[in-house]
Amino acid sequence: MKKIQVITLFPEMFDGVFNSSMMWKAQECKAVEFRLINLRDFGLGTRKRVDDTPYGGGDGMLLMPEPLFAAIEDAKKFDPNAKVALLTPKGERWKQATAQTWADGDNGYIFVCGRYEGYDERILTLVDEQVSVGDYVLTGGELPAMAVIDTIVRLIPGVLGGENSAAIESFSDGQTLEFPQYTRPEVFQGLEVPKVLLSGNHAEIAKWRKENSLKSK
Ligand code: 4GX
Repeated sequence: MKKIQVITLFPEMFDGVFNSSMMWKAQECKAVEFRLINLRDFGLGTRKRVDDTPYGGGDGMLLMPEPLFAAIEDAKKFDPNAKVALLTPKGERWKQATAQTWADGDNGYIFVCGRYEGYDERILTLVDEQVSVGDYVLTGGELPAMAVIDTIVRLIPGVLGGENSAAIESFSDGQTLEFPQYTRPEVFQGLEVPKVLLSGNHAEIAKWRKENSLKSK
């Protein structure tokens, strides 16, 4: 069973995502175990402080090293072989092929979700992977972590069933199977389903789909 832990100041953001559809099923069938760690629990002093101003001046606040180190230590106690993944716009762009690698491996993952303007750089001594979901800046690492975790969990054997595996493999190879698709009715608001798809001619359908697939970027 793969252990996925998340260190965050907003654990409640994950409730809906972890308790719905595929992610719920993945826990029920014991493919994955989620553990949410509230960074606030490791804050300093009676105010449970987790952020501070940057040395050298500048706008905004940074996550302090002590609470993050303590939270990661707690996560490692629970899963000693886990890899630590930091969500940051400076990270390596998340890809389907990486999701496959992380789903296939035996180790768990600890996702560190930052807030504010960033982290004390010394946190990187504990980080194995820096991951970005794209070249834009979100308010925190939580939404990126949810996206990344979703891509991993659905690839763990037994979670989705075999039916989609071919399509997923094809995507990992860098060629999508994103041909246009239609369901009933045959005509909707005057818009017709391409005749070839109704023909029952599997060779012709395969050819049409290939010609109409998006090419990878
Ligand atoms: N892909 N964010 C991290 C805090 C932060 C700010 C500055 C480092 C430098 C993001 C992304 C992302 C928002 C997560 C800012 N960390 N994460 N957070 N794009 O935008 O992964």
